[in-house]
Amino acid sequence: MKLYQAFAWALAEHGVDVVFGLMGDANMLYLSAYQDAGGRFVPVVHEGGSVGMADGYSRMTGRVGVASVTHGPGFTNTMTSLVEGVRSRTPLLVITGDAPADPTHFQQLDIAAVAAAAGAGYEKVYKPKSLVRDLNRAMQRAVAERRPIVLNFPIALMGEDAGSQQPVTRPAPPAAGVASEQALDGALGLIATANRPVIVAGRGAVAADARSELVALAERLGAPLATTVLAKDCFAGHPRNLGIFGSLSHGVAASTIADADCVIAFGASLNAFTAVGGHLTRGKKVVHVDCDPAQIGRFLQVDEAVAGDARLVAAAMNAALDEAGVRSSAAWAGEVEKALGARSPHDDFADRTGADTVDIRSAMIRLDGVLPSQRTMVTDIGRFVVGVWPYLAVPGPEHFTTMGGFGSIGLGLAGAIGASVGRPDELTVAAIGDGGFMMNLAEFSTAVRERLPILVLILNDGAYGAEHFKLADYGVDTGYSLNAWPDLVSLATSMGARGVTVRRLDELDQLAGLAETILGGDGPLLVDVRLDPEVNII
Ligand SMILES: Cc1ncc(C[n+]2csc(CCOP(=O)(O)OP(=O)(O)O)c2C)c(N)n1
Ligand SMILES: [Mg+2]
Repeated sequence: MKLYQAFAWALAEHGVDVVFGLMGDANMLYLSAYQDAGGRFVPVVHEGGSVGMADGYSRMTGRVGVASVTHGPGFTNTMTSLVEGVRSRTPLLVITGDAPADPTHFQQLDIAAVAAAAGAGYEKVYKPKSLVRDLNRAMQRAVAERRPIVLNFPIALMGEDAGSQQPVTRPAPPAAGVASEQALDGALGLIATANRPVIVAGRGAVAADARSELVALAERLGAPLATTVLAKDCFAGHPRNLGIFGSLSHGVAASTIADADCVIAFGASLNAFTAVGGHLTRGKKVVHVDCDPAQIGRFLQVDEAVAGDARLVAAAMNAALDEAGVRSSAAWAGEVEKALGARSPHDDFADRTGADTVDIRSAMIRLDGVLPSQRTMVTDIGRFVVGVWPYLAVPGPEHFTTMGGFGSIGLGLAGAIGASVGRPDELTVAAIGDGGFMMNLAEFSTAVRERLPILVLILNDGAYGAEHFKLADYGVDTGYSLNAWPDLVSLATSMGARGVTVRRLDELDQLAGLAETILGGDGPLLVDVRLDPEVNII
């Protein structure tokens, strides 16, 4: 067996059932062998898309996402997506390889240096007989370090004889950390004396499957429950669900948070978006629980640090509070429930729907009731997210992500394609601004070729909206942020998909039937939602 065949076999043995990538000299042989052996290869249009798709796939499946690109430019094309994977702590295997061993080869590149610049890990196949051992190590590191690992499989080795190899060993998940007694005692002392505690769950709490323990803790304390954006809708349906904690909190949540005297955060970094630069936690006691001690107090000073797995820590707190007979703050709980019970999502804004444009918030509230409730949502970033994240729900945080860890626009479509490949039976909603969509428009054709059930929702203000309102603040002509794009529905149609333009709220209702068509195997649908760039909702 040749080494490229052994590599294809080893990927399959690792349980890799899909590889996202683009062929070139460095990968075409093993990618062909991988497909011959029944593996699924999703060919992308640009290598950046391959890493973004592997990332979206990993976020929705919890598995290592795998991307394969050729040497030199194939790898440098992944750079922005690679940094996104690093910042979002996604376990990825990104396979590339040294160009032929010739110093004058024009695609020579220092792969290790590029990987290091991105913050990704680096591994290499050093010699033919270490192939599987090197692959095992790369996969294990991706899981243990929760980041992309770049694997350099030099093209010079491809045709070598594989000989006998070590067996494939699948990565073991990291053990859940138990907090120290001392840290727990400190936190419990604070929690037991709080009068108006709030519980905040972040992505770490979701990853640790801590939801039911956190709800139990909220029962014991009479505490309201909130989440970061990444743990969106973790507590949907709970009578004290505040929704998002942070700059995107609704009115009742914001006043509840202002009244709180203690914030108990689980697996949430308390970054600038969540704690609003420390503004939301000022004057309150803060208990910070995170499995990674390096994340605790990274963005703001906290009173009690508890390093440990969110579920295990919450369970230990529940047991200790039971034993100590700590009573819940019933009055606080009652007040919060009453305020939340009387609230409507329409309370927080005055609708600004125009003659031929919709208010994004009203549109999302309407769409919420139109689309099948079992759905996954992946978003790009831009001004539009302020109108999407709080108003369009998902069944739980496992059904949501945003490709915004590095603050790059344009990655949302690839993330949604990867998510949809990982979850083919569910509608995936890709919410993207017009600028972010145009940046990586070509990848829409990948969704068409793969016939993926994606509703690509373009929040189209014909502008770089995030810049539009900043220019206005500077007193500069906002016209400089406007873009005369081609007609998006015509673009979708030319790529073999369907598209509809929405200029009025009632035009959203047709999406109920169209969503069914998409789920029936019709491929993606582009929905061009027209917004007025002058309506600034930030
Ligand atoms: C790769 C990259 N280029 C530029 C920016 C700067 N930027 C931030 S938001 C934004 C506007 C994006 O426009 P659009 O996708 O239409 O979303 P909107 O803000 O209009 O809702 C831009 C250009 C960025 N974040 N990332
Ligand atoms: Mg825009």
